[in-house]
Amino acid sequence: VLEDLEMPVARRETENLFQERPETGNQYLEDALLRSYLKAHLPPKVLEEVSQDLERFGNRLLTEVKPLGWECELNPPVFRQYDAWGQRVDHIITCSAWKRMKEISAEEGLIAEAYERRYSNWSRVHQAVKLYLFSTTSGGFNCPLAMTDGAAKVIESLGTPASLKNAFDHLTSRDPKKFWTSGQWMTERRGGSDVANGTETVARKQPDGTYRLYGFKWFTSAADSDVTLTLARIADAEGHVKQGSSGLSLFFLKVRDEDKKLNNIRVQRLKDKLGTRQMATAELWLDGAEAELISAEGRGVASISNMLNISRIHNVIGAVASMRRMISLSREYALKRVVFGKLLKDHPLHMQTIARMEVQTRGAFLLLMEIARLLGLAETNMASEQDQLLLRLLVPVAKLYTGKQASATVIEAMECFGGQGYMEDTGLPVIVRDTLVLSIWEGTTNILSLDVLRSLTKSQGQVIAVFFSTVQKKIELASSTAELEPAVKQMQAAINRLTQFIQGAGSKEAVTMELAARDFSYSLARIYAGALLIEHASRPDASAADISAARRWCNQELCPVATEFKNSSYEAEESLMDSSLVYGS
Ligand code: UCC
Ligand code: FAD
Repeated sequence: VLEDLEMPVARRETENLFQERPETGNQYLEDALLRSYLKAHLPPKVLEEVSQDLERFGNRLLTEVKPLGWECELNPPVFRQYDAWGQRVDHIITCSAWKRMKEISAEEGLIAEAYERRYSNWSRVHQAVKLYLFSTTSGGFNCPLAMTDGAAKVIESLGTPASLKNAFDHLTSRDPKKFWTSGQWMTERRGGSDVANGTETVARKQPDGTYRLYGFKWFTSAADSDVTLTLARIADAEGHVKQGSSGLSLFFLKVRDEDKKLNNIRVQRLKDKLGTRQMATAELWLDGAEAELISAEGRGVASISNMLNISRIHNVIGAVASMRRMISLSREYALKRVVFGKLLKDHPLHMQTIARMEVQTRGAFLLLMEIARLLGLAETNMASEQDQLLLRLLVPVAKLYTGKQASATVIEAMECFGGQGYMEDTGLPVIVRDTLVLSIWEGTTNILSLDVLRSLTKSQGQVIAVFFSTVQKKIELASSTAELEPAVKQMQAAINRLTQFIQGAGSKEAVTMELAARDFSYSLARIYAGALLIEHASRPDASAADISAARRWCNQELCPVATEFKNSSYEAEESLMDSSLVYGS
């Protein structure tokens, strides 16, 4: 105080002239779209209980979880390979805040909620919303949770065999002392997309029926996890293995034994990553790791796809959460930051910038809720065959689309803070870095576009018929709302263009669909999200913002695949030109 008084006025003013920090409150209470979605869909009794839980959780996130998340960022995991006496120890040391996140995840039932099903088909929505609120303050703990949920799902899909019952109980426990997390080890040195050709790990059967795994896993996230699922090729009596996808089987293993000793696993090093630095991603040698075969032999990929589909949904949760968080901070900042003599919020061009992000985020959020809703129906035997087909299609569509949206949105939002947005200790670059991985892991954009085609082929085209009829139903409901008329018209035109594309593409060579896969998937995402926005905006208590979001969304190019098809972009000649453009003539 004394020093303050003695300081010359000019210096005192400069030193106190800070730009104000954007402060956000309870994320649940501040999220109007989330609350209106829950109000529109949940049965009243469920809504009452879920809202209370979310409000309480929102406060816990603010007071307890957020500081822990920041601590995780400041204290990333450290790898110690040898002890002081030259003994190989391979310790991955995580901070106390990271360990606390695990306990909080159990206490909050972030996995348990989905498997207890106390709200029947709505439990998945409840869980998804809690994870969405948790995501950006979780200090990267959303990653192990994604894989843990995936592992529990695989075990449940296998009918929870007796040998895995204990693991299932741990993975879905609310008891912090009992709760386990899982890894998902699929990527090897030869590749992460092409798992069928990339997997070299061999499984040797032991006399007691268990297996020992030998191989090298190139990316293993949350390497401090308790258990994992992984793929390997079973060697026959002569030591031969079958190549390709049908040579892969799925295994469950515990990473450490009761004494915390690694299960014949050696850690080569931790990855030096652009983001998700709070979480340890390791390179691991499996040198006879004890494992249990949990799929039919040769059905590894099909069995682990249950895990993939769940962790891809978590990826969507992460994408929407990042967008929402950056927008919340941007709009708060705009209430405080003065430039050119007025607050940022009073500069129309700046408001337009944030509003555009808001429209994108709304579309992505409704896609996420739709998937959680369908998953909830499927898990409580309430889903029709059509619902199940739609879910299979929408998971890759939403993962690939929201991953890209989120990357673009967080970068745009970073700019909303000017130079401050680029400053490490604001925490904003952390969100940006952690978001950029969302389009890479859990299947890249192209790989997921091809998965969209796989879902079409597998259903012999049925899924696309369901897609069209669902979209049609949703927009028909809105026909009575005059303000939504232009949006409905644009949607109708997009549906017609997509239909024409499908008919046109059907008569061309197979290469066409492969080249069109990404644009096709984007078209499905935009059209479906458009229908959801229209549906949400046609509620009797819809706000002007709901209607505007639907209209603005539908104003964008809804069906890029039709335009590119018309431009002959998917013809063989154009494909050759792509190569020439990339490599020169
Ligand atoms: O990156 C990873 C973890 C990161 C950390 C966690 C973050 C979580 C988010 C955090 C929140 C912020 S783990 C690694 C992820 N890796 C991938 O995603 C792999 C990407 N590659 C693919 O997805 C490929 O498409 C493959 C591996 C699935 C292709 O394998 P195949 O064997 O060549 O494909 P096939 O032969 O077409 O498929 C084999 C079987 C078929 O079934 P059947 O035999 O009955 O006809 C397919 O229909 O598997 C079935 N299948 C699926 N079924 C394949 N994919 C799926 C699917 N998605 N859903 C259902
Ligand atoms: P590649 O397959 O070599 O892909 C390179 C490029 O080629 C991509 O742009 C891709 O879209 C494109 N491409 C590939 N095939 C095709 C095709 N047929 N047509 C068109 N384009 C194609 N993996 C795990 O198993 N477990 C983990 O825990 C894990 N954690 C990770 C954590 C981080 C931070 C990161 C970055 C990755 C992690 N991964 C993990 C690996 C991740 O899943 C893979 O990196 C990802 O699936 C891509 O595989 P790849 O790296 O081999 O890329």
